[in-house]
Amino acid sequence: MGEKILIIGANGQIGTELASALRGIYGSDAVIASDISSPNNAGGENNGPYEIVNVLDKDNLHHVFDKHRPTQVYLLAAILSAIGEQKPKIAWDLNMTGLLHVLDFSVEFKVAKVFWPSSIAVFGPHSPQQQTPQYCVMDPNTVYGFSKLAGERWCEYYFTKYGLDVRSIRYPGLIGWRTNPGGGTTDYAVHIFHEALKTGKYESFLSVNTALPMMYMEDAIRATITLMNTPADTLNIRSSYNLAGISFTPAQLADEIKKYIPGFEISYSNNDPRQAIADSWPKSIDDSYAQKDWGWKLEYDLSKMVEDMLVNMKKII
Ligand code: AKB
Repeated sequence: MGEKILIIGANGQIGTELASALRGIYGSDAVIASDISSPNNAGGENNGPYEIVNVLDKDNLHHVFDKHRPTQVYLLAAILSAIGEQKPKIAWDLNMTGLLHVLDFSVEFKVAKVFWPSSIAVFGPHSPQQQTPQYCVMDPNTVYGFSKLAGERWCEYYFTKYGLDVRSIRYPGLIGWRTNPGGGTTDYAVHIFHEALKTGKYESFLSVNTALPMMYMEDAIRATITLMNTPADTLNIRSSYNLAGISFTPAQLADEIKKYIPGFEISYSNNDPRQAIADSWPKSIDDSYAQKDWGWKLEYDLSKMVEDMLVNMKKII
């Protein structure tokens, strides 16, 4: 039987890119893109089946599972760290109840594989900040962070109790040129490219030396699809895999951009609430389990990513 892949949250930063990549691999009709509103078509959502889905609306979601009988589900609908602090209860509800609905229907409809993204936000101020290991103290202090940590525990629970094949990655901040990020702490690393090309200057909401783990979207999509195609019995982690990416500060990113836009100027605001979130997160990540279990290897370092971002963004700006 061929694959039927349901993507929930297909209009977002990751969903848009995944929809397009999965349609390239499995064909347009095999991928059902869905989101709470009409397609944005950045991921070619108009080129294949599309459903309006609200993960909090059980009847609506059940109907979509029943209609399409997916073999794989990617749940990407979530509220990220910065917006989550503005709307804590709504973020908790969407991130948690939405996940539980999808896990329950995946068991009911015997979905073969489920992907759910976690984040470096599961770590907190008492986690080791350098080369943060897979297993360590985790005391996230954002609603987004502890919703992701609780979600990881639920994923492992459904795997153990119900045999549901759930797979997950703790994404670093993601940087891509096709879409904008939606309300996270790492968003500066995308905004900076837009402003560098449009105005030649950018005010970073994170301070000069705030290092965070980041990853180019090409690598993130490849990681996701690789993980989903790995034989189940070689995966030793059913909570979520650490993924390292590239660690850099706003100053280091600006210096790299200056190589292509010499007049580019960066300044720093010093009273943004996202700074406290960034300060509680790892600066770099140890992803040796991903390397060992599914052969993970990063392709884009800082200079390769900046070059590719600028080449592609110049075509669309
Ligand atoms: C955010 O900044 O909230 C996200 C994340 C790191 O999960 N990009």
